[in-house]
Amino acid sequence: MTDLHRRRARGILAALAATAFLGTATAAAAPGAPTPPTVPRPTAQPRPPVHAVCSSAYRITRTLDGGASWDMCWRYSTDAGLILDRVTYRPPGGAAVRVLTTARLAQIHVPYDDGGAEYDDLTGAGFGWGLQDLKPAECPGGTLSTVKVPEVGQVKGVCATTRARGHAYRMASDSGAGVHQAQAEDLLVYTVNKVGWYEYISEWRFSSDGTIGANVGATGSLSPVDYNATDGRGWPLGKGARGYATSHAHNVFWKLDFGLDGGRDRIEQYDSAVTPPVGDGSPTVKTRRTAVTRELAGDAANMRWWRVVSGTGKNADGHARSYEIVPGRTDTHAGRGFTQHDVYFTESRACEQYASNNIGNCGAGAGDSVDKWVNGETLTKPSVWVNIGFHHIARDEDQQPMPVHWQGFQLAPRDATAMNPLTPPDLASQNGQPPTQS
Ligand SMILES: [Cu+2]
Repeated sequence: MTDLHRRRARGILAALAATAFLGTATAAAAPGAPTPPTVPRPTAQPRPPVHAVCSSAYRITRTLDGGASWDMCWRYSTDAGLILDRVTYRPPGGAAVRVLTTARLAQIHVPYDDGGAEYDDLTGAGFGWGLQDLKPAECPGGTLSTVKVPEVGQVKGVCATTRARGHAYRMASDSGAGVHQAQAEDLLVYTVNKVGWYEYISEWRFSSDGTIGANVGATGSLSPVDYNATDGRGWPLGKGARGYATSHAHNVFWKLDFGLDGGRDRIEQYDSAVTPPVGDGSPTVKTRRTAVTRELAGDAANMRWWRVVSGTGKNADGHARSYEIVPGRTDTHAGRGFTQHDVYFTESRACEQYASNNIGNCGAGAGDSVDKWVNGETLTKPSVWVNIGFHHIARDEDQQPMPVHWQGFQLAPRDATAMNPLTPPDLASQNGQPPTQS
């Protein structure tokens, strides 16, 4: 590939993108909009309405088996693709909890191992324009929504459907007389976007227990122009050892703006240290909490995790509501500043929209990737960026078509509700330490 292809079509696509937000009336702030105020919001201020506010065409709401429901608005950007706003979870019989203000993809960065090609699929390769028309069979049991994609036309491209997940829980009763068990259901919202020869299934999964999953599945075809049998950076496909598909990475970034319970969030990091046993003893573990008060480029580590904590909302037990970031398997790519870290917490700015090749017009010297925006600011309204990488060394099975390979993460509720939100009524009293026998 040539330099021309390397970060291709950036200027033209960026210019088109500036006016390309569609969907509800609540499109992202215009590039160059003033920075949001950094003064923490007093808790006495009125909170935004919990339920999604958008016209029915842009609203997704489902009550799942067991009575939990999810509610959100969607819109579409020709760069980010599907954007979800005001994502709200209501546990069965409980009050609605605002989980996410906005959730979306923030880049798919694809560097080839030989250095010959490097794509920013969202802002440099037309991801949003590649929205695919889905047939009803591709959205089984669900609803397809139509997106008006500029220069493309009407695309039936947003699927919302439900899918069985298997056991939500199982517990044999103490008496042996019965089993408490429930089969769980998820709401799935997804699009398929074609970029070159690849097709990306971008999926959001909302479980009845309050968990959210975000996954990108890559399918379609390997790039036919990225083969090289001579440099040792590929894998032989086809007969013998003539054609080597060049290995490459898919570094997928998501951007999450929580606003748990409609307020300001705090970020916490947890690390656990294990001490080996002494003598005949057992190993012990000490867990330490670190408040992340300033912008951070975070690195995954053994026994390390982060959570987003509501500054205002508490569950019925008086515990602050939070969501834990649970990364899936990842290959962290050392090749660029923005790919070197696994999670970023930045002070929210309207212009900071894409993890690389940003098109938000942050101004001269501001940098165009998320790593540059981690510069010591105090976090009052954090944006969360998750980077999950996949180093794709092709295999014979990748043709043809290429089986979907998935990468993603979960957001797991942690004290969002006082108990398992799916607890059956006859176990509802079992909260806290059970009485012990003497
Ligand atoms: Cu690949």
